[in-house]
Amino acid sequence: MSKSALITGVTGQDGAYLAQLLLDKGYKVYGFVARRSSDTSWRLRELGIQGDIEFLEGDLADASSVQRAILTAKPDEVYNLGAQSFVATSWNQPITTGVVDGLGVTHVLEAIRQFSPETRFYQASTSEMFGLIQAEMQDESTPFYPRSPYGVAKLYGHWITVNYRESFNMHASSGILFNHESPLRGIEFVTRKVTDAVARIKLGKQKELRLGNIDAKRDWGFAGDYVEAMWLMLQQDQPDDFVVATGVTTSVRDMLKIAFEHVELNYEDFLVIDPEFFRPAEVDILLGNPAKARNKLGWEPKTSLKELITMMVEADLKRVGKE
Ligand code: NAP
Ligand code: F7E
Repeated sequence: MSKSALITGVTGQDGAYLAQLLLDKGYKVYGFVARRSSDTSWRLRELGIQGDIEFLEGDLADASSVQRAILTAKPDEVYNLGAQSFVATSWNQPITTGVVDGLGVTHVLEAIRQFSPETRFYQASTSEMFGLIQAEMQDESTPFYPRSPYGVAKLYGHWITVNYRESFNMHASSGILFNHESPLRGIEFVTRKVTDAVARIKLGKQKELRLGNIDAKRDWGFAGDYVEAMWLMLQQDQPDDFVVATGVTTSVRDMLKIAFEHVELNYEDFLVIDPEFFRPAEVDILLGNPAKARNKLGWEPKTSLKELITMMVEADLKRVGKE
């Protein structure tokens, strides 16, 4: 019998890649989607999988819709990827971020506990929980110190997942994923903002690129590699928490260089530093230690930052070229 999975956030970057991975493995995939005034399924269409997913309407802020989805699907696995995921927006919408990214997790856990207790659960936790880092390299035992309403809300989501695992013996796992990017990344995140701008500048459609703090450093990986780690976590006999990262940190400045050099341009000729893109509190540097994921899940990142940025620039050159 083939397995079934419900993905919240299926229209997002990770949701799209995870849906593709699970469909390839023969899963029946349910997508929990919030009603929007315009179509948000461009990623699923780009991957050619929109018609293969059964959509269930609901919102993570609406517990009744979450319950209905769990009762309808009774899935073997739930991947809770839905979130207000843009850190900068979390200062403008701290309450929505708290309700969706924090309490929304409890809505899902509670629906599983009541209506489908055998369902395995994955929570999309984040390196943003480390924030003001308390160790040079962050792993599962590093203390948390979030620096944004997003990080704070996600920390609640993380601990409620641990708590339901310990309180109710649920198969609930949390993936502490460091930044991961792809051609399907939202345009507001810095890597995609850069690769889109590189394509536009190269094709004569944009003159400058406005950024904030380019000294920030991130541990960037490829989203396609990271969704495999999510799936592996739910195939283990025991639920647990895992850091998923590359173990390499790079500044925004160096990432910019890689992107512009790919089209033989110098980023310094186009960059404008704009105070609008600085944050009220910054996460200066993140660097993850994925040793536990390597040892227990057999997971390895397969894509270097240069390969990732090249893939993204090439995809954006194609998109912008077609406009
Ligand atoms: P994303 O592209 O922003 O996707 C977020 C998804 O959540 C979208 O499908 C969005 O739907 C959905 N969503 C937003 N609000 C919702 C609500 N109230 N109810 C139901 N669904 C809602 O994010 P991503 O990069 O794929 O990340 C996936 C998850 O991993 C998120 O929880 C994120 O916080 C977490 N995470 C991401 C990273 C990373 O580097 N990408 C790292 C660590 C953790 P619409 O399309 O309709 O808006
Ligand atoms: O910023 C700096 C910015 O928005 C990265 C989310 O997926 O990963 C992501 O959060 C860095 C920050 O990602 C601009 O200040 C400079 O230091 O691409 P980002 P993020 O905030 O790290 C974590 C793990 C998540 O969980 C989140 O959901 O780049 N930066 N100038 C800029 N960032 C943006 N967006 N735009 C700029 O113009």
